[in-house]
Amino acid sequence: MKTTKYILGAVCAAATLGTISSCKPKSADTAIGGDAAAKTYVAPGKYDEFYNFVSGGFSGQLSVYGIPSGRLLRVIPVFSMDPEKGWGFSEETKPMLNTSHGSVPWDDLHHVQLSKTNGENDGRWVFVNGNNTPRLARIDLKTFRTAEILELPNSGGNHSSPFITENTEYVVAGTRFSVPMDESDGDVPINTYKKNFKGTLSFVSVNQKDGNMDIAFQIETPGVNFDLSRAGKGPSHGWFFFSCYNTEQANTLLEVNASKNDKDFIMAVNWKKAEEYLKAGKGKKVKVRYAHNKYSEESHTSVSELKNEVIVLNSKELKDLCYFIPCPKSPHGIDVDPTGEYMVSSGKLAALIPVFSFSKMIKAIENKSFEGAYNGIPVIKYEAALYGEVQKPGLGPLHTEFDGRGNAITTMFVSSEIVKWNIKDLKVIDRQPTFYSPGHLMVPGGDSKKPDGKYVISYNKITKDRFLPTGPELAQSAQLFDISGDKMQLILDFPTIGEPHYAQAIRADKVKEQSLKTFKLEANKHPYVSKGEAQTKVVREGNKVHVYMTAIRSHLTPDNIEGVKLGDQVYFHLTNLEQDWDVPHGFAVKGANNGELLVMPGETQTLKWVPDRVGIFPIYCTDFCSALHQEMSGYVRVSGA
Ligand code: CUK
Ligand code: CUA
Repeated sequence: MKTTKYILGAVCAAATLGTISSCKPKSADTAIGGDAAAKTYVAPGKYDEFYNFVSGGFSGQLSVYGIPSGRLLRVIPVFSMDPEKGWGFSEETKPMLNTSHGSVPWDDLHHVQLSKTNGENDGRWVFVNGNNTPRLARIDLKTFRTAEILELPNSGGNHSSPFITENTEYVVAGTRFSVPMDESDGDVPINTYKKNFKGTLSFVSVNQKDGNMDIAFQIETPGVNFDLSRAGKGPSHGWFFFSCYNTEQANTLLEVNASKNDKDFIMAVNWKKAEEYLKAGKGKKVKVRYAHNKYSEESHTSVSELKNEVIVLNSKELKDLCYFIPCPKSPHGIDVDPTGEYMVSSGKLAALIPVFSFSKMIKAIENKSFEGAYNGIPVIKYEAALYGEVQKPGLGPLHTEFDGRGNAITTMFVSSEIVKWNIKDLKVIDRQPTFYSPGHLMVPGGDSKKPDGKYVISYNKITKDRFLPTGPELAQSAQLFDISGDKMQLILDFPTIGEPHYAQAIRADKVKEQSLKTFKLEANKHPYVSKGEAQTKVVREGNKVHVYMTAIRSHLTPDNIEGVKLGDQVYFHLTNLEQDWDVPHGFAVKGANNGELLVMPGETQTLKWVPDRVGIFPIYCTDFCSALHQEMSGYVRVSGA
C-alpha cells in the first residue's frame, strides 16, 4: 500500500469527524512506562523468546528478528539477488529466480505464513507471496533458505496470498488484478474488461513430507480484484474467505469507478466442494505457462521447470462452490478468529468493522437467504451472515489479529492507532497511538488456533521522526506493544528491512532445535563436488573450464590456475570442506561482475566468470574465517585466445 499522499490528506480530514482529536498522535513518551526497557532487554548471550518473520515489501526479501529485543537475526533473499549470501549470483541459485518472463530478480513481498498443523504454527516452513510477477515461495526453517518458488498462471498479481489451511493442505493465492486468461493472447481492448477480464483463485497443494508445492486447481471467478484471504479453521475448516474490491469491474480504478458501490464483497469458497468437483472430473484443462523452481539440499543445486497446464473450475457453472457476502466499501483485511466462528473484515473507507458469523453464513446458505446473484454467484444477505458491527472503532480499519483471550486488535490506518475490542460484545476496550499509519499488525500465533497473546507488533507505513534522519528516505518502522495487561503498552521501536507488510512469529523453541548446523560433506551429491583436496582439478570442455576447488582454513585448492584463455567461461565449483558449525568461506574474483559466493560447510557452490581481458586475476575468500583469512587467496592467469 502506497497511498501516502491521499492518506495524509485524509488524516486531517478525519479530525473533523470528531472520532479523533488531532491529526498527529500525541508523543510516544507518555505511552512508555519505566519498566519498558526491562521488558525488551535480552541480556548478551541470551536468546529471544520468538522468531519474527517480517515481509520486506519491495526488497523481495524476508527478514528475521528476535522478539522482544527487535534484534535483526537474518535477511533471507527470496525474490532478490543478495551478494551477502551469493543468492542469485551462484549458478545453483540463479534458476530460482526464473519465471515465464525470464529471470525476475525482485518482487514485492507482502505476506508471510508459517506452516500449520491442527491450526497451530509448527515451525516447518514459511510461505511468502510475490505480488508483482505472481509467485509463491517456501522457505525451509531447517536452513532459513528459500527452497521453492512457484509462478502462478492466469494471474495479474498475487496479493491475497500465501494464506494456508489449518494443516497446510493448501497455500492459496487470488489474483490482485483481473486479466484475460492466459489461453487468449490477451490482446484485447482494455475497455472490454467486463467481458474478457477474469479473476482466479489458485489452490496450491503442499506435500507434507518435503513441502513441495503444486497447483492443485484454480477457480475462475468474475473479474473482481482479490485483496486478502484467510482459511477457515475448526468449524469453518474446508472454507476459504477472500476480500474483494472493484466489484464494479471497472478498468480504471479512479475512485469514481471502483469505489462507487456502497458495499464490496467477501467471497466464501467451499474448497472441500472444489475437491469433490475435481474428483468428479468437472475441471477443465487450460493451457498456461509458468515456472516452478526447486532447490535441493542434497545436490545443492536447483532446477527450474516450465509447466504448461492447470485445471480450472468455473465458479459460475459449479453450484455451491462460491458465495459472496456484501461488505462495506473496499474491504482490505479478512481475518478469522481462533475459534473459526468469526470472520472480521474491514472497509478501509467505512467507519465500522463488520464481524461475520460462520454458522449464520451456513444457515443463510441452507435457507437461501440471498439478496440476488452477482455474475451468476449467489450473494448472501448482509444481515443473514452478520454477527455484528464494531461501531466507531477508528478510521481506516485495515488488519486484525487475535490475542487468544477473546479479543481482536485492529490497525487504524487513517487515525493511526491500534484498537483492541472484544469479539463477543463488539465493544472497544483500548486504543493506543502508533507512529505512524499502521498497515499490518501481528500477535505471535495471532491467526492460529492458539495465539501467544503477549505482544502485538504494529508495522507502520510512515516513519517521520521516529529514528535519526537518513536523508529523504527513512528506515521503515515497527513498534512492539506488551498486551499482557488491560492496556496495551508501547515498549519498543525498531527499524525493518524494506517496507513491512504482514509478519508472523513463533516461539523460538519450535524452530531452534531443528535448525541445521552443517551440511554433511559425505552426503553432498553436487555433480561438481570435491570431497577432499586430492579430488580438485581443472577440466576443460571446449571453451568451458571447470575448476573443482576446495576451501578449508586457510587455503583454496588449487590456488594457482593457468590455462584459461580469453573467450573461455570459467566455472569455479567451490566445496567447503569444513564440518564445523558456522565456518563459511566466501569466494570472489577480481573485477568479476557476477558477485561472490558464500559456501556453507559441506556445501558446493559455483561462480561463473567470463574474463574480459588478459592478465593475472587474484581470487580470494571474502568471509573472515580464521587468523589466516587474508592469506586465503590465489591467482588465475588468463592468456590470449
Ligand atoms: S497489504 Cu500491506 S498493509 Cu499488501 Cu497485506 Cu495491508
Ligand atoms: Cu575462508 Cu576467509
